[in-house]
Amino acid sequence: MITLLDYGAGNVRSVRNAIRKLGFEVRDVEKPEDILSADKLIFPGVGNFGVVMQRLVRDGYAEKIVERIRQDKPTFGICVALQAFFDGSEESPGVAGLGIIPGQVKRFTDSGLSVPQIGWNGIKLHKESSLFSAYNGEKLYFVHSYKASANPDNRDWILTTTDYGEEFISAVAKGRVIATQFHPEKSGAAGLGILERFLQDSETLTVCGAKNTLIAGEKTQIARRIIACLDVRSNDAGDLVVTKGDQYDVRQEGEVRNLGKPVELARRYYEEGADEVTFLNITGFRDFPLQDQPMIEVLKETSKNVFVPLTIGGGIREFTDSEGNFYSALDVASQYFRSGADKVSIGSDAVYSVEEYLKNREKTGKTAIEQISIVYGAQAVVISVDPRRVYVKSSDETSHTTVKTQFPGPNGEEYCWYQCTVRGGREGRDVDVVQLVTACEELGAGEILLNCIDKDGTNSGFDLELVRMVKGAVSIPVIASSGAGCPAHFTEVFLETGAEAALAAGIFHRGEVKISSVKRAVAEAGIETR
Ligand code: 1PR
Repeated sequence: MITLLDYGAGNVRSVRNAIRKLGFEVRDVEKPEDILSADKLIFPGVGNFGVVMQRLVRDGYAEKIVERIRQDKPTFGICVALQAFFDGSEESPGVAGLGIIPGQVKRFTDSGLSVPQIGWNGIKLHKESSLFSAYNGEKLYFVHSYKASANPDNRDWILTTTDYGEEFISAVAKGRVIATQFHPEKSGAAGLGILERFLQDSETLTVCGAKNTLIAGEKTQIARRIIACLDVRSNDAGDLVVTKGDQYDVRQEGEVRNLGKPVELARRYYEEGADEVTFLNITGFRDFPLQDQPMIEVLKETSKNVFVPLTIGGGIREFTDSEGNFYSALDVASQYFRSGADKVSIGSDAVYSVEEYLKNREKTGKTAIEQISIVYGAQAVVISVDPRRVYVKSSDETSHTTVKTQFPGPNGEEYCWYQCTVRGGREGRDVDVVQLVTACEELGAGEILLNCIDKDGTNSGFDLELVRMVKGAVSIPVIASSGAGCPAHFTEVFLETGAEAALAAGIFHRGEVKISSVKRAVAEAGIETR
């Protein structure tokens, strides 16, 4: 029986599912005393340091966790839980941490790498550990903007470190207490393996030796991610299907294309090595997602068997239902996080928010982006951009940021700008892609999912001019999307734009290209991959 500390932050369902998948039963902490009496405790943490600490203190959990750790009872902390072990964090000045490990958690400094760090990176073992020895150098899933660093007073705690511009602490351990910055429950087979060893036998967990020798010294590197995307909607018979458009038109001979069932396809892509899976509820802009229970069920079912990050998009916005009940965008997102999502992606609502924001560049704290990122962290908020090319003869013809294109328009126009659209590409707005992504970053978004209506479903390669432009405009990670037709297109987008991830749909759904072939091609080109 494993005890789980669920204090309402982030995606705890995945941790629960991972424990169950490994054959153990889960019991929740219901009162502070349960923390001390638990045989084995898992302490997950997602989101903002201050929010996490505030909840732990409010519910009377903080002091019990400290006591439990002093008593050396088997405990496994994840992500922000590791950070909470420290004295405090730059993320929430003035908020005290648990004070178990000396040091302050700080934001990644500018090293030219995008922040948050989102993706699969390696670990370097500093001590013998039965839990980790099989996984030294293995890639595990990280998602964070803040990190703990070694100092003379905390070296005895350091189990592994990882490099992302600078070296940071990726796991701590002492006695039978362990915490990881990465998410084992989102790190595929390797992560489940680490968790399984802890669950099975915490007696042998004890880390050997206080010596701090580096066992493997090479710098670790983050991998470029390959993401499988499932556009989901109900077809005319009312069945929820994975569909795929050509330049966003998902109908063929009047019928919605049906390329499979969402849960089955997501599982297949996980087993084939996808680094992430994204669901886009493409009619979410007109439905109310909390009434759209099938999507929530899809997430719940998928997260039982898929142990890599899941993103859900479509319809993340505030809503008043027919009975007059008001739901904030945060309520909608929270429901998705509780159902197994790690990130939510915001499309139309981000465009409307940016239109308002650009009027006087004042943050109101009321946009979906701000509300969700304050509670769940920037890394949980992805902006799905649906731009379309607008060709002009010269850059003076428009106030929008243009690009001189190698692919001129229908009348030989040599310039274009990228117009943002809403409602699944149905309506263009007077906002360009650079305005959108920079404003969203300022409002607190953590990642850009960059589609391209002109390229969608064409198999002709990513729009490199677009991806380069957006990469140059923001310092958060960018996922290139739309147009992948073969493995070489992924290599090209990584080498020529620096995008952190590349996403494809049609080629995977139609079985034309396997995820493993993409990974092989990318690795052969000398690009770090998982
Ligand atoms: O506006 O917040 O409700 O979100 C709606 C979401 O649904 C947005 O993320 C939007 O991108 C998406 N969406 C809406 N309509 C469509 C459509 O296709 N008719 N799909 C749609 C967007 C683009 C990608 C696609 C890539 C790769 N689809 O998801 O997977 O282009 O495709 P490819 O590899 O086959 O070229 P809101």
